[in-house]
Amino acid sequence: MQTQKRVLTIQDISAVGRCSITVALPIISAAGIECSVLPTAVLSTHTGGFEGFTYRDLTSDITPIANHWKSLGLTFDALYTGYLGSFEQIDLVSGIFDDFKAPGGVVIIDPVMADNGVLYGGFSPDFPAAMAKLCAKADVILPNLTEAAFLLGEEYNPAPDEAYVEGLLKRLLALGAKNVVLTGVSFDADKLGVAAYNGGKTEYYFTEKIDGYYHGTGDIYASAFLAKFVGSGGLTDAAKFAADFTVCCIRLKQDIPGEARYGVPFEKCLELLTEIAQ
Ligand code: PXL
Repeated sequence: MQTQKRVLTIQDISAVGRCSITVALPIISAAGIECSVLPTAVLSTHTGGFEGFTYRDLTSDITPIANHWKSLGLTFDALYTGYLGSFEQIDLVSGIFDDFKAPGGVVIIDPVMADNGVLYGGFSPDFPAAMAKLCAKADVILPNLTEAAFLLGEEYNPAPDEAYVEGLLKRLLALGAKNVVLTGVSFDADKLGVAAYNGGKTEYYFTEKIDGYYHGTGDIYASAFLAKFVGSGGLTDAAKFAADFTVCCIRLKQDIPGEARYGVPFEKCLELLTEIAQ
């Protein structure tokens, strides 16, 4: 029996709407990995599809929490960030990477900020450049195609071909991360997939494309990726595992109008993660 891995995820708690910490914690835990959380904000719901949500910024709690952890001598085998709400949070998180990454530990950044060609509401146009700087510290970044374009300050390409994706991966790696897993790649109307790149060969993995937009699936993908990557897999294995896990969750969705904003029933697929647990 090997020593249990300890992960820290840094992102918001959206109380309703299955995303960020409310999916990361159960998914990582189901894989037998200890998951600590650093909540950056508490919202009544996420910001994608609900009106009038509340937002409690917890930025001023981050340093006192980190100072307490320092006094305990804590370090983490992986640090995983998702939605970060401000430039100040990006700066603080950068320091947390330096202070809490265990020897041999990894930093995984999902640069959550955009989808379908547009930046999420609330982010200023210069936010992606700050996120790009943070990405230089990552072992793996997990952008979707829109986030990739924003990170690079490029125009979003809604119809990418393989040559475009190959170029994009190289430019993303040049930001300084060691590996890139690009999500939302499609060269074929009924297939959707990911491209994993470590500076050598690009590995593609495609699954069936299920029509529609389902909130929180990016966070589900990133959490399952992290669980497999830290638990037992290499980059490509983790990229594939997370794609299959996400498809399992989307397949079980119910087609109720207006419900997509409540996310997908990942709870029913948690069993798949037990193969990682040792
Ligand atoms: O799922 C990404 C996400 C996380 N957290 C908050 C969000 C979003 C996407 O809209 O609004 C608060």
